Amino acid sequence: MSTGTIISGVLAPHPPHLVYAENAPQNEPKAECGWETLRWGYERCRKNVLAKKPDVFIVHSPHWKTVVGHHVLGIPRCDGLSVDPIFPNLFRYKYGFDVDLELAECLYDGLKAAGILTKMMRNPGFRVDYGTIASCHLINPEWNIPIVGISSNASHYYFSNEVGDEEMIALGEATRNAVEKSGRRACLLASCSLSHRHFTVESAIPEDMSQEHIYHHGQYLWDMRVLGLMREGKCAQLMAEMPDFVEQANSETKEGCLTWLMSALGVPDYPAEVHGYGSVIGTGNAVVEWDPENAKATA
Ligand code: 2X7
Ligand code: FE2
Repeated sequence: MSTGTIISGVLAPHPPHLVYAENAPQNEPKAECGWETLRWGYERCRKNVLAKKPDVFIVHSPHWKTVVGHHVLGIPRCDGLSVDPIFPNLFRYKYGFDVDLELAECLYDGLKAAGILTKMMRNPGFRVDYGTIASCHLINPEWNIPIVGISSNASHYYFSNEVGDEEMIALGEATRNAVEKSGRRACLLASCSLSHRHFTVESAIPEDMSQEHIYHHGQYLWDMRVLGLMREGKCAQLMAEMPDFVEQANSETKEGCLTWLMSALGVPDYPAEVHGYGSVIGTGNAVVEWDPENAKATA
């Protein structure tokens, strides 16, 4: 089998508002509009990613929370209804997709061999979380490419942000090894927001953009700092600052998604493309793409 590669990595935030505003046919609630800078950013990113013909999307989601070990979706097909527990008025989504079970098993075996606590999720009635669904929908609304899903086992962050990140670095390395072994062309999705302070009251019309803005300036400054480092190709510096970002901006990266992605990509030292930035109920979100093949070709 030829050596597999990670053909792209995407920071792919999952606010259900974006799927709602897209008026996805699978989603029951319907919107007038909303959050265009992010949705149009996804459109641009999607074009690039799909043009590279990935065999699989590997997604790490903060809303599939596991306390004991990392869990990997381990059933060949997932069908069901995903409802956001906080925003059931915006997200009631009928999903159906295939899992790349061979790659999932390969990842599971690799994690075990590396001494990382892991479990295959083999419950056929398992309900897939909205983080996985929203990111995967927004990057490929056709759902015609299989998925590998990884839970967020953030228990190591209870000890400290630094220890949590160490675990996610190991998870990222194991993911890269599994992709290489599998022969797949994989696109990785880190399903998370950046700064994560949010309003506690929803406006009467959720898509009323006159009510939407970042929670406060300090959160915005942190988001701009992080995006600046990504655009400059300074991801080692970003990793060094991640614990402070988590602490001071209450970042959703605390669930490990972004550290996992950085590690799997080998800590990029080439510029990322920021396709869009915007707030959703006050949280900071960006669609960001790393293209390792293009970086190599232009080096
Ligand atoms: O899960 C989320 C999120 N991370 C950010 C904003 C709004 C809703 O849900
Ligand atoms: Fe979230």
